[in-house]
Amino acid sequence: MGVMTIDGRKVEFTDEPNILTVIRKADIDIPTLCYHSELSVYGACRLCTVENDKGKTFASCSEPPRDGMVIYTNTPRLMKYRKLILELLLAAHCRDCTTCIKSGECQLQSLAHRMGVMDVRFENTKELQPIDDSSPAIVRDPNKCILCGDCVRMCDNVQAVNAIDFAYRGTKALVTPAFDKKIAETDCVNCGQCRVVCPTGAISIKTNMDVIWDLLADKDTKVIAQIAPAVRVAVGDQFGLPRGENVMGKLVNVLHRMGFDEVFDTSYGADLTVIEESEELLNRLESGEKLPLFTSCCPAWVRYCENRYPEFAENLSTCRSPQQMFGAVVREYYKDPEKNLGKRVVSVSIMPCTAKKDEILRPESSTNGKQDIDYVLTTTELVSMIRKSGIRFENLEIEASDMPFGIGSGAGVIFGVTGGVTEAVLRRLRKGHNRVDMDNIKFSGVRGEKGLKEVEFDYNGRTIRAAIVSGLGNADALLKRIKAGEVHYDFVEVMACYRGCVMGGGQPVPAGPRTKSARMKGLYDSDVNTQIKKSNENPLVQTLYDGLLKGKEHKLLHRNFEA
Ligand code: HC1
Ligand code: SF4
Repeated sequence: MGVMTIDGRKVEFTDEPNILTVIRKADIDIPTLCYHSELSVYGACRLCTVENDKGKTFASCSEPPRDGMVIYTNTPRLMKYRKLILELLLAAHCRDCTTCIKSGECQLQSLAHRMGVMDVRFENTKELQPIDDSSPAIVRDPNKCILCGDCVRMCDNVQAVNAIDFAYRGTKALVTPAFDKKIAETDCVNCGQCRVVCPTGAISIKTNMDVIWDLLADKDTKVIAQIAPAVRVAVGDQFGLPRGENVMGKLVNVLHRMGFDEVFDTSYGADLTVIEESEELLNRLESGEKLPLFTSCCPAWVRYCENRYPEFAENLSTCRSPQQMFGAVVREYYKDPEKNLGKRVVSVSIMPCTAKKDEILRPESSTNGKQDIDYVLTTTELVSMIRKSGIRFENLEIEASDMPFGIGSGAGVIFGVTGGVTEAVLRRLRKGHNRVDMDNIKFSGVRGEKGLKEVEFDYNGRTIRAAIVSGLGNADALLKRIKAGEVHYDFVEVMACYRGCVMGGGQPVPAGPRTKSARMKGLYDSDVNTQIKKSNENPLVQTLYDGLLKGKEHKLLHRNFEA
C-alpha cells in the first residue's frame, strides 16, 4: 500500500497496476483511447498523460504508482496537449460523424466534444481506403481507424486469432489483415470482440436492420423472433433501467409492437441442446471415442477449432446450437398451412453475438436446402431499432413470450454465461431437482468469471471430468495441454467470449466491469425465479419430443452436413 497526491489530494493505492487506475479510483475520469484493463498496455494515444511536481510529463497507463508521488492531471499544459492530440487524430480521420453508425457512442467524438475541439487546424492528407464488408459479422472502415491498436491486441492477446495487425509506416500506417487480404479471407472467427474495444466506427457490426424493417411492414410475411438468453440482461441499462436487469417481458412487448408476429425464447432451444448433448456425452463415455466432447453452441469457437485444431473437429458435439435447433424446429412447425396462414415465414434470431450471423450461413445450418434462420439481429442492432421506433422501452408493460416455444428452463437461461452449459448438463445428469441438489451443482466450481474452471462429478459411480473455458486464448492454452496429454477431460465447454455470451461481440459495449458482472448475475437471478430448473423437466420440450420431433430428432437437432 502507498499514498500519492493527485491534484492536491492524498489518494491511497494498494495493488493498482498503474497510475491511471489510481486516478480513476479518485473519481477523476482521465481520458484514454487505448487503455483497457483486460488488454496489455500499449501507451499509444498519450491522452492519459499527467505531469509530476518536477514538470515531467508521462503516460499514466504505463507507470506504476509509487509512494509519495505528486501528480497533476489537469494543468493548462496537459489540457492543451490533449486537445492537440485529438486534433491530430481528427485530422487523419474521416469526419462524417452525423452518418456514422457509431455516432453518439464514439469515444473520439465524445472526447473531442469534452475537450472543446471546435476546429481542426491540420489538413487530412490520408489516402482514402476501401471499406471491407466481406465478413458476415463485422465491417472494417480503415478511414475511421485511429491506430490505437485495441482491436489488434484483443484479436491477438485475448482471442489468439491474430487476424489483423499493423502494416506500413508513418502516414500510411494501417490496421489490416496480412497481405492486404479481406477479413473474410483470414482466420477471423467473427467473434466481434475487436468491435467491442474499437473506440470509433472503424469496426462495426454488419447490420440487417433495414431488411428487417421491410419484412415487418410486409403483410404477406410472418416474422418470427427468438431471443437468446444473454440479450435480456443487456438492454435495460440502454434505456435507463438498472444494469443486468432481466427485461425479457419488455422485449417481448416491444418486438410485438414493432411488428414481429411471434416472439419465442432461445432458452427453449437450449433445453433441447442440453438433452441431446447429455445423451451424446453418455454415448461417447460408453464407447470411449471422440473424448473429450467439446460443446458446439458457440460458432466462433467452432470455427476456431476447425481452423486451428482440425484434429479435434470430430470431438465437437454433433448437436446444433440452441439457435439452430430452434430454427429447424420453428421451420418444421410452420410448414403446416394452418400455422403459416399462407404467408412466407421469416425466422429472425436476436443474439448477443456477431458470429451467429456467420453460423446461419454454414451448410449444416440448413434443412432440406433451406436456411433455418434467415437473419440475425444483434442486441446492439435491436437497441437501435427500438430507439428508431420511438417506443419508450423503459415504460413498457411486460408480456409473456408466445406459445408453444415460449418457456425455457432455468438451465436454458444460464447458457448465456460461462459455465452455464456445463451446469445445465449436470442438472440433466444428476438426480434430484430441489434447492439443495441445485446448490450442490452451483457450488461445484461451474460458476465465476475465471477463464478456466475445472469440475469433477460422479455419474453412476464414474468420475466425469469437465473443463469450462471462455475466451479463445484460454481455449487455445487448454487445447495445447490436452494435445500434449498433460490434462484429460470428458467434457469441455468453450465460449469464445470471455465470461460467455453476456459479453458477446454484438452486445452494447459495457460501461465498466460492474456492468459485466451485473449481466452475469441477471441471468443467475432469472434462473432463481424459474420454477423449472432442469431442461428435461420442461413440459413444452417433452411435448415436442412426443409430437413434432418424433423420428426427426437427428435431422432437426444435429449438425447435418448432408442437408
Ligand atoms: Fe449464446 Fe447459445 S448461450 S451461444 O451465448 O448456446 O449468442 O445468450 O443464444 O445458440 O441459448 C449466444 C446467448 C445463445 C445459442 C443459447
Ligand atoms: Fe479477431 Fe474476432 Fe475481430 Fe475477427 S472478429 S478480427 S477474430 S477479434
